[in-house]
Amino acid sequence: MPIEMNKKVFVLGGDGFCGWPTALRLSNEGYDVTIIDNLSRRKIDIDLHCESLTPIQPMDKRLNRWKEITGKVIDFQHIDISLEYDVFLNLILEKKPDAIVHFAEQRSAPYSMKNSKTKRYTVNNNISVTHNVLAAIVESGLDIHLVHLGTMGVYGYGTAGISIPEGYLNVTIKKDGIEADTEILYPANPGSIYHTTKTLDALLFFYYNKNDKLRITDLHQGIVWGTNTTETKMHEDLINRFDYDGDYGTVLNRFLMQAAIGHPLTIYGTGGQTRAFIHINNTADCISLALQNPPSNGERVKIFNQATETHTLIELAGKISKLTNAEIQHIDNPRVEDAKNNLKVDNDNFLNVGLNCIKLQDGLLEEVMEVAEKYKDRADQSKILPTSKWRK
Ligand code: NAD
Ligand code: USQ
Repeated sequence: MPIEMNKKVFVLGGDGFCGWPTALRLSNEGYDVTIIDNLSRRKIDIDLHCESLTPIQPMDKRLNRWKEITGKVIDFQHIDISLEYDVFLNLILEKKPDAIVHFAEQRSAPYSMKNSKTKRYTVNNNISVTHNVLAAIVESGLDIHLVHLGTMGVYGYGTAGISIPEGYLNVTIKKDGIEADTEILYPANPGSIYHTTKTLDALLFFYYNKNDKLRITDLHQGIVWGTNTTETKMHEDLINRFDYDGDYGTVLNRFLMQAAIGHPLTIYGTGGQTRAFIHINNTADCISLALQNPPSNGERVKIFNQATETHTLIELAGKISKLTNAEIQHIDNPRVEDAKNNLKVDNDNFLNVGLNCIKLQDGLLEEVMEVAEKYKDRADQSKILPTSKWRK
């Protein structure tokens, strides 16, 4: 639906797994889209001697094909937002975007925990990108809505029995004989250096919203699964990336790929960990909804939980094993995490603005396995087991 015709939006990190399908979705809806990316994710693939299971095309080929099919033009700017502040600011001043969607961070927890070099890179890159974006919006003097992709992992995954609220928590403080009701940001409890950068991002948003009155939406997204969206299915050249390796592959897509190639499903530890999930098509839906429902001037940071369901890993592996007869293999957990947790997540903010939840269903699971099956000759099985450990 062309709701926001001619509105200009920057998609930072628009070459990545979530950013690419979102850029196409927004372009399809009538936004004037500019992708900004330094292609660092493609370079990390080269460093790790690994690549997306699906053959992703160079950016110019992706965009030419999109234009040929839809007649829509997406601009691409190769900028490292953590290092090229002035170039980024000038682009904002030139194009005057109405909104910026920020996906441009190093997003793998295992990669962030590999060694001191990847820890430092993750912190330097992620915090600099986020801060440069905020500082540039202020310096531009423009009223730009910033939509950021955060993570469910900012909350930790334990809930003391309550359902995790959307960002804020009402508490009663009792001290010095005084009892006071107040509202706080839900206490941060990150589980990796990567997740820690997202908790630091949240504080930067809090500050810039308070001081400069920036309009910001922070989306605390669960684990994304699936590969194609309505738009990426339009042509093979538009295919989305599919990470399956021990660093960048996320759990459900890994299980589906493993089932498709006849590899045992790799459960870390007990499999009693509960996590929140969302399908990639719903990721694009949520960004579109967030753009259509911006905070008003003076409103605090809007925080949405971007997840549609929660599952334990053993339950997911069991479901896939039942569908495919795949074996299940328990591996010593390379991470430091609870063996078991309960997780309930509020997502009323998205439901209230019309999100149509795509839940785990056999047909969609099979669709991902079909993609994996199709490209299984590209898989390097030596990259499947985890190599990054939280403690050496
Ligand atoms: P991705 O690594 O596939 O994409 C990130 C993109 O950002 C890449 O194309 C990369 O080249 C670009 N980038 C990184 N640093 C940059 C810089 N300094 N300048 C310009 N571009 C830069 O990751 P993704 O899976 O698409 O995740 C996107 C966002 O969503 C991340 O912020 C991530 O934390 C968040 N998220 C992802 C998931 C998931 O399951 N994939 C879940 C929750 C939240
Ligand atoms: N796990 C397995 N087997 C595997 C891979 C993972 O059992 O083969 C387990 C992990 O131990 C962990 C859980 O599955 O308990 C999730 O791991 P993951 O790699 O799928 O997800 P995570 O590291 O949390 O990171 C991913 C994205 C990240 C995003 C986050 C959302 O890479 O960018 O922020 O999901 S969330 O988990 O909700 O914080």
